[in-house]
Amino acid sequence: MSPSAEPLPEAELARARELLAGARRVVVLTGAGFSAESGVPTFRGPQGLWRQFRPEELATPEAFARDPRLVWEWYEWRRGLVAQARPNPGHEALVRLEARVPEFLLATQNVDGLHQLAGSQRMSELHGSIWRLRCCGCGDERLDRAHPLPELPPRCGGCGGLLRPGVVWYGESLPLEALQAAVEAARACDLAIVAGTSAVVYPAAGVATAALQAGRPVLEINPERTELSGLVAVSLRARSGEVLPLLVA
Ligand code: BJW
Ligand code: ZN
Repeated sequence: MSPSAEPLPEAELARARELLAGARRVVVLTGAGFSAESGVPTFRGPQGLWRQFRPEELATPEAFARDPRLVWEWYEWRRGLVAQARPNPGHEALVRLEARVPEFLLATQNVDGLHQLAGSQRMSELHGSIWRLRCCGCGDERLDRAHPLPELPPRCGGCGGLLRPGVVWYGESLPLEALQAAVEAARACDLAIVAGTSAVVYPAAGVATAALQAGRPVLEINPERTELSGLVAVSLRARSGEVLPLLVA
């Protein structure tokens, strides 16, 4: 989890409330920090996964081709962490927001499935899901929440091929339709909320820049400054699980 945030900034909070009050078309982009308060580790920052592990050894197709077992051991460990995690008040606030906004889209970079578990519906997983397994042989895909998996690396029941985690690794394409829908929604929204992401990984971060380029108001929620902070309408230096319930009350 991130270090304790400062006392909530009242002026920014008031501006954020104003933006939300009038918004009928809302797009939300979330990242790993959104699940930090559920106990799921982020990637960057002092406690991040990338401080402990090298992405090129674990989160690329080349790494998987080289050593599928090693990659799977890492995903097994993360599946175990996520299996114990519950949605936090931030996830719940987005469900309430979705219920009251006519046009709503939640695009998440998170693979943990916590938004769905909370009840979000109009959403897309830009980086896939840690619960999805995809066959490298026949392309078959299935959801499997088993933990631990009976064998590592797991194999396809149909063709016997190697199964891989259904996530998007570095150098891989994102699901095109989901990405396009998010970028288009961002261009046409009254408010884009960007929460819990360092916004450095593209093209997902392009959802935020699309809103900015179209002149749409962007509300950032992050206890730390990011490259977006100086560009957005309101940057709330706060934890999403603390501040979103106040905004959507
Ligand atoms: C809180 C909080 C609280 C804390 N409340 N906030 C140059 C070199 C190499 C590659 C590239 C390059 N330039 C561009 C690229 C491409 C690359 C990229 O963007 N790299 C950059 C990092 C440089 N992108 C890709 O490769 C993408 N694909 C692509 O471009 O395809 C086109 C293509 C196709 C074919 C050939 C070539 C190109 C794919 C990117 C896939 C990213 N995958 C990962 C792993 C997913 C699977 C898994 O989980 O195992 O996705 S990497 C990792 O980063 C994960 C995340 O979704 C993603 C984003 O991170 P996120 O969510 O922002 O987390 P953090 O940790 O960075 O930030 C957390 C934030 O939360 C912090 O700011 C905290 O302060 C904050 N926080 N607590 C609110 N309580
Ligand atoms: Zn198969």
